[in-house]
Amino acid sequence: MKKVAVIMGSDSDLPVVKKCADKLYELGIEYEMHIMSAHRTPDAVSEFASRARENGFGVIIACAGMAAHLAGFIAAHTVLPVIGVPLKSKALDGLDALLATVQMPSGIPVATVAIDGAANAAVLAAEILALGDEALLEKLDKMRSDMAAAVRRKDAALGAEAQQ
Ligand code: RP5
Repeated sequence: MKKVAVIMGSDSDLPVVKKCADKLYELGIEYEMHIMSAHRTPDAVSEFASRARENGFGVIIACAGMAAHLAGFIAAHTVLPVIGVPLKSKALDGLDALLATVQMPSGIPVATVAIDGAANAAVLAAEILALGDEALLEKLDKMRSDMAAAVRRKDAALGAEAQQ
């Protein structure tokens, strides 16, 4: 199976980005995590993104806050699917990063998840890789049915509580 790259703009992003890594691990997907910045280390980002395909990656997840150009900058260098995770910052609560990540020009898409939606970025990456991997598809199906079962259990518990 191809690997997933998880790139974040700063080490200060790690507490949120960790949720992405945890989900990829849970799904048994090989990944690499790096700190690289579209603004502070642009050469490193373009080098990594340009070589990502030949280096065995199938999807790139890019997480950044504030003027979040990381995902778009990566997408400019590769035709691999890029998933953007806009991160919350103090000044504008993540709206700055959301708009900077999602508003890509025609022809260079970034699939943007919710603000701080790091775990969903991992699930979406898994869904992309699962197109060519039956075992991963089954893991995703099971994850969905476990989720539904948990909701049903909570509903039953609530009903039981209401009757007391
Ligand atoms: C962005 O700027 C990073 O992704 C981070 O969310 C934000 C702030 O970075 P630091 O100043 O904390 O390194 O590029």
